[in-house]
Amino acid sequence: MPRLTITVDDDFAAEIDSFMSARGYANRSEAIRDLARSGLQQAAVEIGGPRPCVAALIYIYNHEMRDLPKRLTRGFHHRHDLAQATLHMHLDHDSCLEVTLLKGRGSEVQELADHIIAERGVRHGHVVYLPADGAHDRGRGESRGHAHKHNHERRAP
Ligand code: NI
Repeated sequence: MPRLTITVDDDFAAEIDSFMSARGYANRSEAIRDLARSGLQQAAVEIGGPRPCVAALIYIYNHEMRDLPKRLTRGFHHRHDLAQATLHMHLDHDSCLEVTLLKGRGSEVQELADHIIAERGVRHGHVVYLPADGAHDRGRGESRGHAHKHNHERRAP
């Protein structure tokens, strides 16, 4: 296994250590490997423009804020080809938490996600991208849409 040496400042090292203890990592290499892997996976999808992807967009907003619920709904209806479903949770008196699942070309999904996150009054916007190509490559039953295997494989490091 190749050995990489990286230099970080004290604050960043402390942040990594607290991440490690929160997640129960035994050593830094393992923690940094997992963080880098997930960063690379995100970057691969985001950069992969025309490649199909699915994404989970999560965000919090104040439902009392003028026009905001309407603007969000309008944004998703405008791209109803990408926005597949939304889960809504009444987080507290004023705040709603939503998770919207998106599916489509990486570039278009990213554009919509960025647009929603940038809406005034949307807080803690975060999006997780997963590649969607190859899901139908293997297995039998090409004629049936859902006859594929669900592989939870990891990319080789
Ligand atoms: Ni609500």
